[in-house]
Amino acid sequence: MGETELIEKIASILFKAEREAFEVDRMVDRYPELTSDLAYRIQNRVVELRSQAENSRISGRKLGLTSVAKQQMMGVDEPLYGVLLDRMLLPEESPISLKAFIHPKIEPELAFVFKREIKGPAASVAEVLDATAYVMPALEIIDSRYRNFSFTLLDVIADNASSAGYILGGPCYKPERLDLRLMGMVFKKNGRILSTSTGAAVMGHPARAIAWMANKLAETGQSIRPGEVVLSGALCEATSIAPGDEITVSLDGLGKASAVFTD
Ligand code: 0L1
Ligand code: MG
Repeated sequence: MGETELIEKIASILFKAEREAFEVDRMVDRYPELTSDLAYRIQNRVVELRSQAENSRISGRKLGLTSVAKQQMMGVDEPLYGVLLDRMLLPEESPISLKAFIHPKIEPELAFVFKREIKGPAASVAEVLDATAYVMPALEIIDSRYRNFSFTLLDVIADNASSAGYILGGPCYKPERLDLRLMGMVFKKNGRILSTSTGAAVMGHPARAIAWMANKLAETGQSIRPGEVVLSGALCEATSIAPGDEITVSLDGLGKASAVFTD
């Protein structure tokens, strides 16, 4: 099979799985010719199909596998990125229906919004902080289209890094007076603490993850654009969600983001 045909084939399987909320088997077993470059091209095509179908636009990007623990679990030594669409932004104020998801999980994140473009290949933590308009607490819903969340790095890149939804909290702060490494985090489900962590759980500094992504994007002539939202990568492990659950992340010195789920 030629590259174009392969991209189209896998992208349409993943797009349909997401639209109709069903699980599929991982792709690497059926298509051993997959490479990282092809997987990111499939991701682009999946995003294109979804944005056409929903009439949605790219609102930003997200990082995943930013913690050493998650990288070791997957046997990789670098993170991955995916694309956020504006239709993935979900409300804090009203219950979120779980009908459209397959087996959703939720995780606490730090969201960055940029006032300037960040272009690799030599983006640094300092440049990311300087280009940041503000940061805010966020939650990300991940919903792998693969059976039992079982995949390799190439599979999950093609599946747009399991992206499914995001919730932005507040307030918004400029990052100047915050130490994002030492910023404490409390993640709660139904009032019970699930995990505590600090910003340093994300590659030593959340802005380091963003710099990594800017440098990776430069390999294909892309950049982080002004106005885009970027989710840094989770500060701890994701938890599964069910109707009735109320999830909150509190970030020290920043504020909180919360979400309530219904069937
Ligand atoms: O946002 C994330 O960290 C998810 C990355 C993909 C891996 C997963 O679905 O657990
Ligand atoms: Mg995430």
